[in-house]
Amino acid sequence: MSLKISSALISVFYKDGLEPLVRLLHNQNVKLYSTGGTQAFIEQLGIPVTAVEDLTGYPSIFGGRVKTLHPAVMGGILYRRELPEDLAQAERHRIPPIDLVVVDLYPFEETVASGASDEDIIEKIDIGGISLIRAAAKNYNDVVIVSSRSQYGGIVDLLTEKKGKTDLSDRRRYAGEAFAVTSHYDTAIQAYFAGNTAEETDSQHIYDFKTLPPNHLRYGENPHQQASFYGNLDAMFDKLHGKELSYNNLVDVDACVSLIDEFPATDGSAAFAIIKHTNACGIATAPTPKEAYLNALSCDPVSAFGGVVITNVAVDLETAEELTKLFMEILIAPDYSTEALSLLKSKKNRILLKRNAVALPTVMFKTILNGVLEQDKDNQTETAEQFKTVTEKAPTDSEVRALEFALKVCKHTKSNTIVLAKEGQLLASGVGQTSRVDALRHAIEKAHSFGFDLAGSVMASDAFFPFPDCVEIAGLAGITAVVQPGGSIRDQDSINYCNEHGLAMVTTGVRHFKH
Ligand code: 93A
Repeated sequence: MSLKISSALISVFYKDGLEPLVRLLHNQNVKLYSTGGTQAFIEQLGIPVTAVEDLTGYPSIFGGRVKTLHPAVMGGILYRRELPEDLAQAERHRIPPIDLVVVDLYPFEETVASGASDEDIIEKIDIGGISLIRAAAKNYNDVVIVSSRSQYGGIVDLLTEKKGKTDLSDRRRYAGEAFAVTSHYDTAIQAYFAGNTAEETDSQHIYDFKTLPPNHLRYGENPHQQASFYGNLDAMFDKLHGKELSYNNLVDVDACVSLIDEFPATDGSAAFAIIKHTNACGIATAPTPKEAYLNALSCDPVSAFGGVVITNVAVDLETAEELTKLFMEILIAPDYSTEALSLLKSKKNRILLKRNAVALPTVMFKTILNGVLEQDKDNQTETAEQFKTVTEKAPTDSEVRALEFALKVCKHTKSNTIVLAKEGQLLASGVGQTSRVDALRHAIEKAHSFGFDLAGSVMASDAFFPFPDCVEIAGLAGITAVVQPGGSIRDQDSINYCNEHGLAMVTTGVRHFKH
């Protein structure tokens, strides 16, 4: 049944982003009720609002612990509009209807994460807000419940489109999401009382992600696909600038984060990576951020257009001056200097994210057939200590460092893949090919097209070589060192070719498929 909203109770902790909804409701002649802080926010917009105390005839008491817990509020939400007895009671007790409830709960999890005292944490257990949400969700037949600030955009779009009305299916959807919010909230409280660490709670959430409040995305991989993200993006990133993150943006951001974490900034070298469709089209490490960025960009400046860029160090002004020349979707950094940030903000839509140190889940999921696959993330990285030289010639120190670099990139590139690199710089990769030979040919062609001489470069392969064809092609291109897992019954054929042509080969014993 389509219902017009005539009145709304708004009680939100974070007021950011609320204004468009309040203005829309006002323009649609909705009567507004509100609690203290939210009321003040609405009044300063110049929009009339009735204090909830005027509705209840009762003041907010005990330091705000009891503000909305009153029969006039709960009754106005819960009475059944189609039941004559309920209507008569509402009238007798002078209880006006509340058709829309907008709540953003006290930030319990953020307060725990901030290291606040027990006393402060307990005060952030929302009682009234939870009750409002549960009541409105229970009576979704007559009432709309907006239960988190991540839903403001969605409800504005809906009420604009339907001219202040909602259908039963809309209200039921919001009710379902509301119970996801309350369930998640109570799970966090329970975890706090059980003494779980924030990380334990976070990793648990991966398993019951549907209890997280959904972040509705504009659309999925394509505009005709609906999509949501279940997780806490606000904990991971401070969004400093730019438009909303899309589904594809999030997928690329995830790929960026996984790749850059292979290159911790602790050894004093800066790393920059440029990602397109989850694969690196440029990555480099160098003593300065500017050098790392320019080297990453030079790998494939054509693909870099519209890419997602990530670094492991703070962005300074001289690097920002280079970055701003590139059209990019997103830049992710652990920090920005003030001057760098103001320069980068000059492009309206460019998304600037400051990454916070948040532990990530160690597992990943994929829906297949009529079920879900779960596996550990590929968190293993082989370095020189695990390299076993299988050729007469051993790689030089510089080649070893280049092989380590290439292998890290290879691990985060779609299979079948071949990665060509020199020390501290990706030269080219063949990505997601149906044969490894194709991947190598493609990589060589790309490297040449961007002016790289492959003489003295190295090659990493995600899996073993079933035939010697890859090393033959690599040798002709001037590649001098190779890393691969090994384990093919014809390994010796590839090793023989390397010995005959002066190439060095190391094996790791570990395959890194990425399908
Ligand atoms: O302390 S409460 O649990 N008691 C209440 O009766 C109550 N009613 C709403 N917290 C309550 N709220 C919460 O207040 C809402 O969930 C919201 O987070 C916050 C909004 O307060 P204000 O409008 O005063 O900023």
